Amino acid sequence: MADKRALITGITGQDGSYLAEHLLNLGYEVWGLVRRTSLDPMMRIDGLVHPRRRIHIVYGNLRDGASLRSALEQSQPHEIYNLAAQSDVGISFKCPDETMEVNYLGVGRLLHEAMHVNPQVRIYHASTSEMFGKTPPPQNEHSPFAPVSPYGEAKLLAYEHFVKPYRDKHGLFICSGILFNHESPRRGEHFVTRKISISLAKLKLGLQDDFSLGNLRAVRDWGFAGDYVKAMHLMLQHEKPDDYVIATGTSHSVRDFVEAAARVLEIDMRWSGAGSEEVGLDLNGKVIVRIDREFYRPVEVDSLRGDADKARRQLGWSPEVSFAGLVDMMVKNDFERLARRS
Ligand code: NAP
Ligand code: G4F
Repeated sequence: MADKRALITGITGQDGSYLAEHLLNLGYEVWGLVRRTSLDPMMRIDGLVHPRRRIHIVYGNLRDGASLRSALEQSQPHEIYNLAAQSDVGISFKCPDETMEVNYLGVGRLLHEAMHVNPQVRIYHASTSEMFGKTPPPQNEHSPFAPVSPYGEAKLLAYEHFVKPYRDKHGLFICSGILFNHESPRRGEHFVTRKISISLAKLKLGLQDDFSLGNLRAVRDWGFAGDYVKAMHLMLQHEKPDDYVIATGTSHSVRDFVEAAARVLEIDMRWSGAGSEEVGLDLNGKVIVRIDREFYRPVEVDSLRGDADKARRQLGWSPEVSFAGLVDMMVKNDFERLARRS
């Protein structure tokens, strides 16, 4: 019997899968909250997490308080990692109600039930660098929040209306991880990095002619998800609950990511034109990247670069995978996977 039990919401997502592996390696008994979908959740989890390792599954949904109460009573966790969210910023403009329901009100439901079942439980809450919005980089724990998307707004409301009051007024041990973008070969396929790694791998294999992107100028601080889940765990081992920025401190544009991914696959490319007429061309002048307004956001977060000095000093955390290492890992993984299938 393991000494520590953890409940992870969002265990079928990118971070949930890496975190489950990390906690299992540390000897935790891991429980995962999954919502009912048309696909068997065990199929989704087995694809991501070492299948021989046992994860206890409880059904539940952040939209349903009773299901959260029952999941908490069943799993009796010492630590809760709340990763479940509608996590797609672009989609949050199209589905603001769903985004608010899960990312804002869902957090209130979970904390209310957690407080009731065990006020001593330690909780990690997934905040986000998207909350900084238009605040110029570098962003740290003292930078003002200025979200510009329903996603960023919902996450900020959850932090201000639930995370902080439950910590400051009710004494709940809850940490807010302000994580900057983190990616991996398990990243959802609609996020820009994975979209680029899959599209260029297909192009190299002759499975696709070209692909379209939105704003090439957007700048992000991209790290590796496997490094970032270690910070989540470290936060809950600290003597007091707090807020932490988790980031690499380096940033690149979407254009840089395309160029770096193309280099991994030895695709020589150049850009031509401007604005929505800009295209990426291969050496023969064939168009391989187009711009499509469909992938622009109504309002954009222009530039994110985090300063994780506090996490380095207080938690001893620092990232291990560089930007080049991350691009290499993602592109090679997609290329090899698709090559096996074709
Ligand atoms: P992800 O891959 O999109 O995973 C989201 C997870 O939430 C999935 O397991 C999903 O389950 C679950 N979920 C969605 N709605 C739910 C609901 N109503 N009830 C229960 N579960 C629900 O996201 P991620 O990249 O792992 O991110 C994890 C968390 O960190 C999210 O809260 C995200 O907002 C935050 N974050 C991510 C980043 C990043 O760069 N990755 C940066 C900052 C913050 P299904 O499988 O059923 O869809
Ligand atoms: O990969 P993205 O969709 O990630 P975004 O919007 O930064 O959000 C991610 O990181 C947040 C942390 O800051 C998380 F909280 C959130 O859950 C999520 O994990 O887009 C990155 C950038 C944006 O500026 C977007 O406009 O890439 C730009 N972009 C350009 N073309 C595109 C595309 N984004 C997507 N998804 N698809 C495109 O074709």
